[in-house]
Amino acid sequence: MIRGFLRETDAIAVLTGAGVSAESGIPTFRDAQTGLWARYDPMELATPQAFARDPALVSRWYDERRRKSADCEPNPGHLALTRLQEEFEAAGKHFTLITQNVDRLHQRAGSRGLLELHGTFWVWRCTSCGEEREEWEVPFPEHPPRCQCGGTRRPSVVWFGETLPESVLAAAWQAAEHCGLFLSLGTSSLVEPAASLGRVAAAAGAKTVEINPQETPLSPWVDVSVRGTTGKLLPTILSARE
Ligand code: BJW
Ligand code: ZN
Repeated sequence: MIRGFLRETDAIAVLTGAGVSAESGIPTFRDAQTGLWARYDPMELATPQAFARDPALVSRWYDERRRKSADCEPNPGHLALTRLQEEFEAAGKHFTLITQNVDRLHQRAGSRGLLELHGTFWVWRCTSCGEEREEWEVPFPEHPPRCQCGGTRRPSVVWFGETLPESVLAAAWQAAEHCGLFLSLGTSSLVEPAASLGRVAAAAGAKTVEINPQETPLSPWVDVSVRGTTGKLLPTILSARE
């Protein structure tokens, strides 16, 4: 059925979450933290309050995640999405990749023009002068890293209670409202406003598909909910079409 949806649509919107990077070896956001981080709750660390209270701790948490992600490679799920984008665009069709992931593995897999709803931990911003730049050094020599102006730098990610980049969210909303097919991949569909995109697409009449080993709050809303991993299923679904 998914192959039929893919053939019939000329506009596809894809929303990805941490599950898509799981098969690259990057733990999902809500996965139990290991080692030194086991006693911290990611839902609390990913807040402006945690950074205000203990910027060094939060900086070290992100640095550790940057280090892990630098050691990982895009998996067959990322690569299948890159191929799907190339195929759609070559045929003059619309393809929008919306990600909640901050690891940039989609870009490393060759995806282009994607919408990063929650920013990325490869860009850091000065909390004093606002200067923003890519930071590829891993690990940082000091925590938190400092700006030339003397200010403290923070990761350019969206924490709980912060607003998403307005133009990125507007573009994602527009893609969900106007697509013929919406794919929700590897996300728990718990975090708003990203979690609403699938329902927006369904309400606007799009076909909707979810791939996740677990049921999510989106599952009852979609046309097809497949229990499995994106690294295994995406290449299979896409190659079986050819
Ligand atoms: C696999 C797999 C495999 C495993 N293959 N799958 C409306 C109602 C209630 C609350 C709110 C609301 N609107 C806003 C809020 C508050 C809040 C919110 O949503 N809270 C909920 C928790 C209830 N939202 C916000 O604060 C947002 N801001 C906002 O809305 O501003 C306006 C506003 C503010 C305040 C009040 C009202 C309005 C900002 C949200 C920012 C989220 N940021 C984070 C951190 C980014 C930096 C970092 O990574 O550290 O983004 S939180 C975290 O969750 C991260 C993720 O991108 C995001 C989504 O998680 P994701 O990707 O779904 O990962 P997991 O771990 O949850 O799930 C992984 C899934 O993969 C699982 O389902 C597995 O089964 C699956 N899986 N292996 C496929 N191999
Ligand atoms: Zn500065």
